[in-house]
Amino acid sequence: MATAASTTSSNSSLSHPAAVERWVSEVAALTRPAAIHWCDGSAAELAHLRDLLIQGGDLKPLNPASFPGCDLYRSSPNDVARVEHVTFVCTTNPEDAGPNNHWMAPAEAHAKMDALFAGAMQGRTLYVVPYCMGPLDSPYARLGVEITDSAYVVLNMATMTRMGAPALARIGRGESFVKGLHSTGDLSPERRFIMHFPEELSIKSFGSGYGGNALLGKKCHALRIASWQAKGEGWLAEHMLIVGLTNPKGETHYVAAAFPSACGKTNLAMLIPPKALNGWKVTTIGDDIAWLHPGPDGRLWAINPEAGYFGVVPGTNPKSNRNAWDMIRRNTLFTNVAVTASNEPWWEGMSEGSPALDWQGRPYDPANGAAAHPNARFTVAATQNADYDPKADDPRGVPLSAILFGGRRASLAPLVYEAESWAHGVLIGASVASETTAAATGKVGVVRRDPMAMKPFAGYHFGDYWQHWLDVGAKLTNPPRLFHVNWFRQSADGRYLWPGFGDNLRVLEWMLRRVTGAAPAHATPIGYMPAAADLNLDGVEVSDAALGELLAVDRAAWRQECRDIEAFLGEYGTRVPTRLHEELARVSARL
Ligand code: OXD
Ligand code: MN
Repeated sequence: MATAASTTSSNSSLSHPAAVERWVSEVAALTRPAAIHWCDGSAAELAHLRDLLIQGGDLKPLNPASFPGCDLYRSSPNDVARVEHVTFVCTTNPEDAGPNNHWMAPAEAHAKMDALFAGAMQGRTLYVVPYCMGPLDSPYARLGVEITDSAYVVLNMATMTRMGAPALARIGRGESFVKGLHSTGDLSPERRFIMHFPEELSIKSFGSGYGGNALLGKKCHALRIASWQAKGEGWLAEHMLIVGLTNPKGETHYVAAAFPSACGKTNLAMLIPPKALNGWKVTTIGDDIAWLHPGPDGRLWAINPEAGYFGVVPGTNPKSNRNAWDMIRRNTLFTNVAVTASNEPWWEGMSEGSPALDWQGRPYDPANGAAAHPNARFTVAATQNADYDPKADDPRGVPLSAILFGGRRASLAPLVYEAESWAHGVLIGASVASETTAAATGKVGVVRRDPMAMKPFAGYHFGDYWQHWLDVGAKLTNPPRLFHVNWFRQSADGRYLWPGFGDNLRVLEWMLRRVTGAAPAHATPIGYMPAAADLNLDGVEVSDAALGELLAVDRAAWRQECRDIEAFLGEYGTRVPTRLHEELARVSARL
């Protein structure tokens, strides 16, 4: 019974906003927890929750000498990624969710979820987790409250958001908040659903403890619900990193980039310049989500709503991402990595050590597959990044000079091309295709369209979403330039043609010279492109033949691509802006 639940909190004397109190009572009456804990986000509270998880055997402290403050969490083996097939957007009109989402009628979805939540927290503690997405003093930040029965989720939310008393105080001053209800349930995949109710600003998630399904501030709120809110309010909620690039003259430009999950957003956000570009400095604003607002100056301004990184661990090494490598050696929560005999975390691509136990805690045996799960994750505070940009906490955000779209494509898409106009760039973003990765359950390596890297995250019909992109662009007198990049181009025998990682700065450098009007480019049917001589290739190991492939447009293959894009847009029917069809017709005609 709700009345039997005791309220345990280090700050239970703090006043709770009536709207939150009412909702917590309703949820407690349904879920019947043994106790209720209002989270204040204090260090003492987090230490207590960590101890609780360690005592219960859910968290394993890692070697305290080499990985101080680091813990390992092993999830249920069937709960390791986002589950797009059971993720729903529940709008009154099914059309509003669009063919890009699974849809369920709100009343049916509530009934289904409430049946699952009934009594689900018996014997457990119900945590009330107030959080703020974005700097606490930012007018662009948005509030939320997640109710969860998982202390692991609370610890993650404390790192990934501004969690606790200050967020609750903002709600107390009358601001609206997103209601997110979460229970791990019995982790049965048959009883796992992630439901979004954008019209009610609410989320119900049951049966998973995995980040993208359970840390409701992240994909559920900051992308699916926020994209819906953003459409109504004239801004954009996007699956983008934000990075600061300072040239040797000391001029800083900010760039955002949309790549699908596990396609290198974190690495690009933390890029280390190659020797030939030694005078450059790269600083991180965010690695996964960007909220973009047209500013009074006609530019597009960006904030990172998150406060931490929930990054893919495998492949992280000093060459791929020096800053991530350094920052995850302390105060980091690892999920589903392997461990060495000396109780240090281990993962594929680590370049040192060897695994003793795999991600499931079994003695490592290559016959069982990878030692670390391919979607193993680190959760770490953004401030631990040595190159955290000081403007990351600026309430106004940062102005964008360029936006990149891209995917993981072995063929076709060149290294880089630039849109001719905002509308052409929206078409380029809408046609992004990429090979699927382990970040979501399902087959890996299948090419699918992932417009603006938002296929799993746009909370409404893609046709309306593309129109909204065009509308936002129309408000910008000084818009960022739009580009497409592909770091993953392969030769016929399967070798990567471009070194990637730090060397990607060579491409960014050309883009920024385009922004300031200093770089040459030639017009191609798909957009403006550099010649090899226009890129700084000093010290890079790429053959002339590889460069030829990377910077070529295969007209026959692109004609087929245009037909595929036409068919893809056709799937979205009459809500697709005519302007996109016109842009595509122009590209096709040129080909
Ligand atoms: C993520 C994802 O976790 O995109 O960021 O899946
Ligand atoms: Mn992501």
